[in-house]
Amino acid sequence: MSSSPAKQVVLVTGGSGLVGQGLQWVLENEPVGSRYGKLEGEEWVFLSSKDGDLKDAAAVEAIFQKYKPTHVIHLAALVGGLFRNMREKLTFLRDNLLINDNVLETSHQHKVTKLVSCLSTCVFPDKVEYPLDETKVHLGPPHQSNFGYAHGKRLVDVQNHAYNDQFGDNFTSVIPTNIFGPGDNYSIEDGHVLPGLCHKAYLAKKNGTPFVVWGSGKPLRQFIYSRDLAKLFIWTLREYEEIDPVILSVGEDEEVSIKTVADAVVKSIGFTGEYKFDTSKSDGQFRKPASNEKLLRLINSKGVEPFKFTPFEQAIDESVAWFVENYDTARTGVIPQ
Ligand code: NAP
Ligand code: GFB
Repeated sequence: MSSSPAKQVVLVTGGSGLVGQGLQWVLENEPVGSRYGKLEGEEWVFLSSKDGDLKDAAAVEAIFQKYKPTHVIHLAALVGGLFRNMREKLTFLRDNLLINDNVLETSHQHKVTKLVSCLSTCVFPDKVEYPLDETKVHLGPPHQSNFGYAHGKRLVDVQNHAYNDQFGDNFTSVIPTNIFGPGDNYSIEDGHVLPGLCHKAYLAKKNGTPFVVWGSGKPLRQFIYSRDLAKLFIWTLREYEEIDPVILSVGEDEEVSIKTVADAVVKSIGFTGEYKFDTSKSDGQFRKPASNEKLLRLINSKGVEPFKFTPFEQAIDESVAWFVENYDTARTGVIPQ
């Protein structure tokens, strides 16, 4: 007699955000039972802040009592682009420390089998030999522009090791580079560069006004599409076996300049008007190239089809199309009149 697989409940904190929506999309679109698809006996719960404020320990406990997760993907965070990080360093530090401590401790108390938390390449030291890799997280202070958020995130790796050393908990983390995709935060003041530029190009086209890129356009970034990242999260949850973090990124040879991103967004939106740079605005960190050598070595190791990233321009076109189609309901930071 064949026994049915044990029931697994995967709780996704921050399930309504950019990365959470990417996960939902992949689970809905990959074949059931495939490497990145839903498995038999597996239930996914996607949380938003409406389910409770994760800064509040009692709210987190109530969520865990309600859903009884066996696995947790921890995405929830106070998230912002360079300019919001520069303005609100203490809030980014405190909110993220509280959210992370509550989610990790409650996962420990509830004997969660595996927890995967989400860091960011800003956790790395500002001054360190490139490329960034998983061994370099704690080798020096992060860039001053976002040290609040960076230290808050970096401590998750410290906690993961402490929970594992003292209690044997299977808590790990991933380090994605800059992410973009459908359902992003398109706020111009608070969001990241790619959704911010989409919003600016959309308004410039609609209103016949200039398109303004902040900074010099020269800094370099590695971008990962949220739907590719979602597959890598599912791989991490099911197949990655270390407590140390793993970088989830395209190759270090795939850095692009902010100007290249702006050109691609303008082309995808179909804006042909005046285009300029406001060099009074910060460039932030010039570059932070991260190696995906560990990821590719592990994910491609089992004689399976090598992992394929979506081509950058295709991913931009899909993201821009989503934004244009969903402008009225997207997170634009604009309060409807
Ligand atoms: P996002 O779109 O801003 O989503 C944030 C999510 O967290 C939302 O679901 C939000 O809920 C939830 N949340 C925020 N504060 C909360 C609170 N106090 N209590 C409960 N839920 C709360 O962010 P994202 O871009 O998907 O980021 C996901 C993860 O990736 C984060 O850990 C972030 O640090 C990391 N990351 C992001 C980037 C990037 O470029 N976006 C790059 C590297 C790493 P509501 O929807 O209800 O507000
Ligand atoms: O995505 P972004 O805000 O974050 O990109 P970071 C900032 C870069 O894009 C800077 C330029 O070089 C900006 O000068 N830029 C040009 C713009 N136009 C715009 C615009 O309209 N909006 C924005 N936001 N930037 C964040 C960190 O750094 O990256 C976070 O602050 C986090 O902590 C995140 O790690 C992934 O890559 O500079």
